[in-house]
Amino acid sequence: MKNRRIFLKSVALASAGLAVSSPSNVFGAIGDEAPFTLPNLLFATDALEPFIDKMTMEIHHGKHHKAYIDNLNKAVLTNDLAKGKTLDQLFGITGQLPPLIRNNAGGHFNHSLFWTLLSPAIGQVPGPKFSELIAKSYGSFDKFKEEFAKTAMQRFGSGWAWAVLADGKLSICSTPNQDNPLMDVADTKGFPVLALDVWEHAYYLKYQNLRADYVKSFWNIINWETVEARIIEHQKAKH
Ligand code: MN3
Repeated sequence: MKNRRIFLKSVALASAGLAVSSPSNVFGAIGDEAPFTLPNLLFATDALEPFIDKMTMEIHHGKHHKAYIDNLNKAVLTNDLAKGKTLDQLFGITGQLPPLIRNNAGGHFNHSLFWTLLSPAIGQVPGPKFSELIAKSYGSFDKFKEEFAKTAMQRFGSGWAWAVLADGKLSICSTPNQDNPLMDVADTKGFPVLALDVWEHAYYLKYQNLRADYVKSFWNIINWETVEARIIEHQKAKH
């Protein structure tokens, strides 16, 4: 039984594209009563200072993300369609799910991914795979940054900005609320390789209404190793 659980966990991780750099406990076993658990951060809550402050990280991870998980675990128990499914399976039928499950399943996945995409600012640069993809689709890294920032700024209210891979091409999109490009309901579908949370709870304590400053600071704390690993993982899965 234990082995089966471990196996199911790794299947769930691989299919949701989080296997590369996540601790093994992000998703629970199918059939567990409370299958989803809060992943540990891979860095200290003050490690992203001065770009993201300690208190924002503590509340964002320990309160907001945890609440999505707690609400999701409760909600799936009373929904026959959602019960026992992995996040990946839920994203395949999001259009048939109640908003409570859609929002909290998205919230859990999006934040689990987001934490792995952040890293203390120590001069990381984009890897060769990512650089090749942006050269093809955007010409230069500066142009990509400009387009990504524009998309993040144009998301009205709460949501996310994404860079996704689809048909071997990189593109930029955004989603409202806690939707993501893996969901059947997404306008632009694809495999997310970069994500930015533009909900006010992600930046308001430090940046208040200045979302543009928060978006600008993001470039200092991207874990490009994770981005590169996700591209390689996705390209492997396609061949
Ligand atoms: Mn958030």
